Amino acid sequence: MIQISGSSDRQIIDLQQGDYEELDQLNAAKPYTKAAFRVSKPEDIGIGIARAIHAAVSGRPGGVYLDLTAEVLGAALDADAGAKSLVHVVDPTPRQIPAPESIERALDLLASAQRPLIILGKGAAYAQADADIRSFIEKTGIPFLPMSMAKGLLPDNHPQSVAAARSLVLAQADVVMLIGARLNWLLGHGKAPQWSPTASFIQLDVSPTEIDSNRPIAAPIVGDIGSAVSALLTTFKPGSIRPSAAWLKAIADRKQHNAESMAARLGRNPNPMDFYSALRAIRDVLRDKSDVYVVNEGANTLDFGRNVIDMYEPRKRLDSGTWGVMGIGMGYAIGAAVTSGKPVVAIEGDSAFGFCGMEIETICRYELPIVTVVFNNGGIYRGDDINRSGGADSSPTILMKSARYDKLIEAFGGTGHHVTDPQGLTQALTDALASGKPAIINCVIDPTAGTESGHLQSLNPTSQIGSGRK
Ligand code: TPW
Ligand code: MG
Repeated sequence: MIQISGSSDRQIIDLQQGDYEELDQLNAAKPYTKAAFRVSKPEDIGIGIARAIHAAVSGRPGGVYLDLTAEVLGAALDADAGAKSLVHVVDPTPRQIPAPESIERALDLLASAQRPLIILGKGAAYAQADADIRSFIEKTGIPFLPMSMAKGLLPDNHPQSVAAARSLVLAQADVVMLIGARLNWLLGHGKAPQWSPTASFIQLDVSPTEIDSNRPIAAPIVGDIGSAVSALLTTFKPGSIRPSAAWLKAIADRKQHNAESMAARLGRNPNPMDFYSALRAIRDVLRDKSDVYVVNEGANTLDFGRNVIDMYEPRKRLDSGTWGVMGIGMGYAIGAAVTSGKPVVAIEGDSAFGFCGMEIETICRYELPIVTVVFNNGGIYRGDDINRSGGADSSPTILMKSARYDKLIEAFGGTGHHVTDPQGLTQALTDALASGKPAIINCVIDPTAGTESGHLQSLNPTSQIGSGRK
């Protein structure tokens, strides 16, 4: 993403003489972007845009800021030089072929494995090398685990998916191949006890500095994922890599066991609805609509949503991602709808929705086919928390349970639905998708159903305010 902005008069900003909208935007943007540039001369607008595009899409993609001074803005509008200059940006991402010996080393390591595992990150999805990645996984028979935005790269119901046996495979794999996935907090930094301390890692990444970032990588493959997987496929000798029968059996047993517990949780029909019964309804509506994009943010809403809603096509799930950021939902939904023309279902925690909910106006103004389902559990994590510091105010994590998010969209001409049971949710979602028009479903969830931080409870500190009281 390239954010382009005009800046106030540089001479006034640099002397801090106080200008209208004075802000040193370039320097403000620098620490948070992959690159930030300023164009100060009208004739440089083309080169400025070219640099921004190359920075954004080459290597690991990232956000870029481009600052245009007042002089450039005025001139560029006349000359249309920026648009003309784009002609020069033909192929911004040349292939980065990995070293052949790194391919051999990785294949040798995989051949030595008893309990191999492949982790697919969103880098693997971005690479758009879907057929080769699937082919490598199927030809080697290695179990794979998709990170949340790699869901659908291979369909979630693929027999080699081990999403339902996640903790077992992380703890017991002896050789792990990371494809476009970082060993960050989402993967416990690759460390014990989540992982075996003796496991060996292979890492396919476009960025050389990613290697050894959290744990030594025995076999790095640095290059673009498409070229790397293609090289693996050509060099691989059929039959040379064989996950042990015991490994596949242990995984199958755990998957079966976990699938049964999941089915039991999804089968319940509590009143009020919990996350599972609401997500079951959404899952069933979406099951035969693989063209629909799924956007998902929140804490419980995100963690349960990721596990319950299966994806069947690549790059169709957009969520809080690497940094667990709230407020991305409506922007992602708008981006997905505009660029694809396809319908979007945004499954939003009520707190998450609050970070960006006003974008509902944009959605209505452009009549985008976006259905926003707000999981209204009356708060951040839960709606029944108490104020541990005393006083009459409610807990700071409480939001209004009685809020009618459905009414919000009616103010802009969209359709609101208010649902309190799975049948109502099924009907509302089906109708909203069929209409192809903007809608919000206010989905009432049991305020006691969630847990603090969703699935991330291990990161929660013990409350210091609460202890010592009572
Ligand atoms: C930009 C901290 C993590 S999750 C969350 C917050 C505020 C909201 C969870 O409540 P929600 O979901 O959405 O109602 P649920 O289903 O559990 O009730 N600011 C930013 N990013 C983050 N991650 C936070 C705050 C946070
Ligand atoms: Mg909530």
